[in-house]
Amino acid sequence: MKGSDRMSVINVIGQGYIGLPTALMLARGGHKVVGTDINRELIETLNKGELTFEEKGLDQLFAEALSKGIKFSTEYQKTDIYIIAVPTPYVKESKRIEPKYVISALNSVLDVCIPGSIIIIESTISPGTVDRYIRPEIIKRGLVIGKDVHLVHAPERIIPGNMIYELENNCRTIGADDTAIGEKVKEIYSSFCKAEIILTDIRTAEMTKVVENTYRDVNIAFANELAKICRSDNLDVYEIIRIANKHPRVNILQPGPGVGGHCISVDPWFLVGDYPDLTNLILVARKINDSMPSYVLRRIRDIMRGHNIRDIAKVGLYGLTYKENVDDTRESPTLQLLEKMDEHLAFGVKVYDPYVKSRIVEHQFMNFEDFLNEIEILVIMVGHDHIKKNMDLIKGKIILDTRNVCRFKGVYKL
Ligand code: SAJ
Repeated sequence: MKGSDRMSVINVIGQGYIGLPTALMLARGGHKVVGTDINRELIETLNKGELTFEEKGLDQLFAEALSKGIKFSTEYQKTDIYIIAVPTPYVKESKRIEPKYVISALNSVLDVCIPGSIIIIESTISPGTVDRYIRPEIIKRGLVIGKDVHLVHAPERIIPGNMIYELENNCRTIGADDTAIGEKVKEIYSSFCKAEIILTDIRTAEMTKVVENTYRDVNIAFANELAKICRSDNLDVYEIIRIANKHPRVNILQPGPGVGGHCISVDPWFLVGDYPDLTNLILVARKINDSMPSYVLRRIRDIMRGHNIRDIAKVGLYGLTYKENVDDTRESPTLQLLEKMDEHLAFGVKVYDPYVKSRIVEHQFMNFEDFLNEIEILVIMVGHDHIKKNMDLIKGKIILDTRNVCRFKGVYKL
């Protein structure tokens, strides 16, 4: 099936960080696309021609997709190809996946889809989710998988901040029960993806996705542990990593104030939750990364003591997003740090982030200079380009730079 030959609509369910760019790429690639989301406000915004989050190149891609006829609706479409890209959080207590959004999207698809439909799940799911939760929902309705509906898992791999480039250039995995269906889906994705597309089975695709993010989490934990070791011995961790990385087989990541975002800080828990007796390293890595906001808090306390500053309200946290140059604050280290501060009754710390345009925490400033005027200690939690361009403005402050972006002397590091 060439997307443009047989113009059945592709209905992309969930118009968030993954669903929207994917829908736009498919529309640009010549497919008829409808993006569906249960959030009416979000759909109205998209229908007004406005985007719901910032991402490099997204404006232009949106304009192109609109000109090619992409539509947005709260209604699930009656068609035969669905891509489900809804959130898959984890249950904090059990560390297991919360599949309710995927299940609900699946059921809404099953209500309207035509016989022989292909249902592609893009959302990250813990290994075994399709067998445990997805197949039973279909079977319950008396439908036959492989005849009435076909199941595919095509986990996304793109990185916020460089999504559009990566949609085109990252190798992808497609897990399908049936190779012919896998080939059809491969053809759909190759309308915008120029890289290799690997066909495999669903369980392998599920595990591979979670393994990729867990690998990164473990490697960041190694860098964070090194930062703690080096601090205890007054060594420069960044210089040590820089030199070590000159070795042809060493590639250490960067330490930071913690690991945020909706993927790397969540997916390893799926493995810990599902394989409690077999996960040691992965669990310890998670704990190390989760300990970083408290570690930063201790550094702040030490610096306050060293400068005889008693009032936490003199401290300002720069950056609320989970990483640089994105507007996504999910699981962000700064939010984790603020939670820790609340636990220690350390109220009044100031906050600023140029990417966060609405007030989401207390004492959040909307203007950088007003924020700087109120504080003595600046804690750089996120290395946005904005701060790199405004180094002159922060020079007089006592600075704790958790992202290694300041190049001048006298700056405290992790
Ligand atoms: N971080 C560090 N040190 C580093 C790299 C990252 O502290 O050296 C921190 C970041 O500041 C951030 C967190 O880790 O708080 C995660 O950021 P990230 O840039 O590593 O990754 P994400 O969460 O934006 O996207 C990841 C990517 N996965 C991998 O690189 C294996 C992306 O390809 C996935 O598509 C995405 O998760 C996802 O949706 O699963």
